[in-house]
Amino acid sequence: MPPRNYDIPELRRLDLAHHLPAQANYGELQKLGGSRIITRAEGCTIYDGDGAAILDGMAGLWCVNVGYGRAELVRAAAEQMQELPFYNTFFKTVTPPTVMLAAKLAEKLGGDLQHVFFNSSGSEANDTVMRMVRHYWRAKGEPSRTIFISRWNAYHGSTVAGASLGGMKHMHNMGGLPIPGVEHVMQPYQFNEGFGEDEEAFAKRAAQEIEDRILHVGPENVAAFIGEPVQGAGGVILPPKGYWKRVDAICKKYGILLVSDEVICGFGRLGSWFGFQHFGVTPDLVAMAKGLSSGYLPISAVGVSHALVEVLREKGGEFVHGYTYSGHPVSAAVALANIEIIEREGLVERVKTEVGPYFVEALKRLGDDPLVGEVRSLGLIGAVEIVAEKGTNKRFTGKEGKAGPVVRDACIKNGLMVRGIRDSIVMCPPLIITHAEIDRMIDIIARSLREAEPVLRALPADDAGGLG
Ligand code: PXG
Repeated sequence: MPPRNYDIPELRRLDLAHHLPAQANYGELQKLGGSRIITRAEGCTIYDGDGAAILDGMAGLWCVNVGYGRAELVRAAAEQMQELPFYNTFFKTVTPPTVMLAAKLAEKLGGDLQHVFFNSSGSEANDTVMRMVRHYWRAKGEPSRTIFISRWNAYHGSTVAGASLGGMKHMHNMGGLPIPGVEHVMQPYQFNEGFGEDEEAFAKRAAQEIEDRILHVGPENVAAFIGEPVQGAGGVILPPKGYWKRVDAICKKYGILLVSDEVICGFGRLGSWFGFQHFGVTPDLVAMAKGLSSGYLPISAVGVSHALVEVLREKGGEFVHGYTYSGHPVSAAVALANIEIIEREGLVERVKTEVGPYFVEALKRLGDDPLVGEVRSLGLIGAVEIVAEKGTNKRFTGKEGKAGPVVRDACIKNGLMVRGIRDSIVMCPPLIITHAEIDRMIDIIARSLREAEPVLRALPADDAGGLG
């Protein structure tokens, strides 16, 4: 199909006049003259309406794991749409792709995680987690277990439950959040919160805070601990060695459910099907989205342990929860075809043994830049920390949180899409990215850091620019 011709100035005008985009400062956007219009994509490259080709270092929004332009996924959607575009799962009905996807996910999750509940987004998956976990404890005869423990700077979505479980203070500050029953503890962000500390000691301290909080609120009141194996939107926070094993042990010690939010880490991102498998822990529930369909259609899922489902079956009665699009047949068909691609092309193994290690080495080339405080990565997710003083974790005084967006803007101008998160830039490219594309990514970041430095130094310390 030849690229369509759009009237870009007109689209931009209509966008500003009528569309309210996600997570935006509407006043600022108006002043900037609107959004970049992305018109098409192929492989790891997106194209905008002004003709720029941009290497997509973010896989869309942490999701296009198999890359753009997969005709197989288009076919899977079209065929399913033709045969049965929709049917619900509310009233003892189900569709074939939904069942097949549930079975496929049970196989990939392994162990006791043999059941799956479907939703359309990661946020909805975490809403399901919250409702199902509380329903479970009531059914089990321990109704006081309602509290969720989460981490500051975690991201679990944007719905009321998702944003409450998340630890983004700026989201809470919009009003009314978190809802009661969510406790936040420190994140295992060693570069910021344990700089220079022994890694093992830091892991112990970060995990201990969870146990201390459990004891503070009373183990009999705690329902679950939820965490991303690697915090994504928080800035690609790689936990210190031993952290997850400790967290797992603490949960088991107090009989607390462990929820792994795999919305970003799932489907090969860390070089394993799921992040919990990489860290060697056994969650009771697993939230998935994004890479489940590589973003081609909205779909999310919650993997649930058999032990939990047995209680629901015996004592739960009706689980009064679900969404119109739970188990949507077209989304499920696309997710199945997406998983088939990941399997057939060996993408999980590729990340683990081939392109992940290449990414680690490539990132090291940025290590000598005077602005770079740390580079870190696991599989195909990575971050570059930007500092004002080499060898420290000191940020630009009075401009904290601004460095990431400045470097990101330079990267985009130079043809690479990354996310700027406070004083870091993060990357999460499609799993099919080539070595040549990784090299290009690193070259663009290196050049952009050099271009950004004078801009950053010239930025007034009290500048009230956006953090996005
Ligand atoms: N959990 C995790 C770990 C996520 O990363 C969600 C849940 C929510 O998924 P939905 O599909 O409801 O968006 C996410 C989503 C960012 C950014 O700022 C990250 C996400 C979404 C939007 C922006 O990098 N992650």
